[in-house]
Amino acid sequence: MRYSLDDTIVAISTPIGEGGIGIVRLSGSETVSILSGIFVKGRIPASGERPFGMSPNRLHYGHLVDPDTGETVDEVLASYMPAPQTYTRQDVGEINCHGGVVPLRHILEICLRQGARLAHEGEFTLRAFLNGRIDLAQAEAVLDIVRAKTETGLRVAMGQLGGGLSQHIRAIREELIPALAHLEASIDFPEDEIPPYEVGPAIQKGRERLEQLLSQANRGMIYRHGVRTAIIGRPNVGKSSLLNALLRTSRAIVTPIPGTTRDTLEETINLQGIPLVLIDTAGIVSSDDLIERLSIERSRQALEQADLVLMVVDGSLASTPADEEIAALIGDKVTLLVVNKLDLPQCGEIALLPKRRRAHVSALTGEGLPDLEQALVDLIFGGEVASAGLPLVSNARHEDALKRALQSLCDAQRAQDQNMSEDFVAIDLQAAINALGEITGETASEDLLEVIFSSFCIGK
Ligand SMILES: Nc1nc2c(ncn2[C@@H]2O[C@H](COP(=O)(O)OP(=O)(O)OP(=O)(O)O)[C@@H](O)[C@H]2O)c(=O)[nH]1
Ligand SMILES: [Mg+2]
Repeated sequence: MRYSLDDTIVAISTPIGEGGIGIVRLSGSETVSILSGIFVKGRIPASGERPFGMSPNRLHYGHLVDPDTGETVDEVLASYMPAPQTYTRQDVGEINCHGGVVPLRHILEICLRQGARLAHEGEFTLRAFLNGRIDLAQAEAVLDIVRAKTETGLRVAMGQLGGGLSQHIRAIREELIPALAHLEASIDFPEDEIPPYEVGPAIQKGRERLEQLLSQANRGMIYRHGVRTAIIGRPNVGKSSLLNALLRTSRAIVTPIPGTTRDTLEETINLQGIPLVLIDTAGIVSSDDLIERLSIERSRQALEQADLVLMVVDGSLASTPADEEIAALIGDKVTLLVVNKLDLPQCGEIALLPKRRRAHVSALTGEGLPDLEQALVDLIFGGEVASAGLPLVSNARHEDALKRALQSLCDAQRAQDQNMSEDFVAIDLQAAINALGEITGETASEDLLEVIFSSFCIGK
């Protein structure tokens, strides 16, 4: 590991910018000695004065002093939390200062001068993991909490931090381990009288439980990452009006002139807990105008990258070949056909995208919007029902490991069914156990830890 647990690390743990307060956090064995060299309780100290006397787990009022110059840097609240009942299981210190860039940087720099090292990304949480306070899935949940986009996303992440997913994975793993142990014993000591043990049921049960967990992965991933939704259609059908209606604010420019929207525009809404990233696009038409051509190219890109498409048509006008062309561009993407301008006399049946779901709305009056929103939720979950009590898998890394574990169990089952040597079954079982261990961190490599923690911010 390129990070040593022995260093005392320090970082600014609050975002950089102007804020009410800012926090500098320390973790490691030198925490007390660093704090005692720079924090003076109570009133502004006389020069050279350094009484400490900080009782643990209390917030103390005082001043932060630069020990090299004797200068009082800021008025602060400081705390010292002794190991092991801390975030990192090491001694932790926190200095709450005024939340400006200058005092924060100055205090950080003083701590560095006193022997602390600047923390790497996620290093506090990494220490919590390496010291066994949380497992890897729980550590990842910390990042998900910081980044949660909706309350539902937060609830999923909190469940994971609480160990909901980890317990589930461990339970599956712990049922496979004795099966493997028996297999290995009978392979290694064929002459000995090993009591007969059927590994089949353990494998079968593990398979079922993994399948159950995986059936919830799509839902978990949606709550965590959201759904990119492109609003596509020809000019003037009301795409920007629809964006505004869904956002319930006048975000995009709307005019009666076709070709109003030139650049794509992204906004996120919370749709029943799903972070829905709406992308308004320029109307698609064939054009010789350079700006229009560039705009339309962006619309096509937005369409390509979208998970879901809202194809908007004007219900008061007959559909045109341009609509047909757009429908063809959409291809087999999950699409809701939005027949807009319901407040105007409707032109009749629309033959576009015959097999897709459709919603009739007026972006102008708001009529039909609740039905459209419900249709979107239905499309996103594709008829899947949430099963209560099961933790939601919301991380692609976890999903991948679960899939590999499942594949290995299927292989083990096949090897058994075909009466292959027990060695084959054992190898597959071991692979399944290892894959599950990657999720909670029992079998995670250093490279994997590096990848995971480098996506954290410094100070977390
Ligand atoms: N009556 C009625 N008019 C609407 C409705 N939705 C949009 N409009 C009008 O249609 C015109 C075009 O609306 P926009 O939202 O700018 O359409 P757009 O699809 O974004 O157009 P481009 O950006 O040019 O591609 C505006 O005059 C809107 O007021 C609706 O539901 N009913
Ligand atoms: Mg527009």
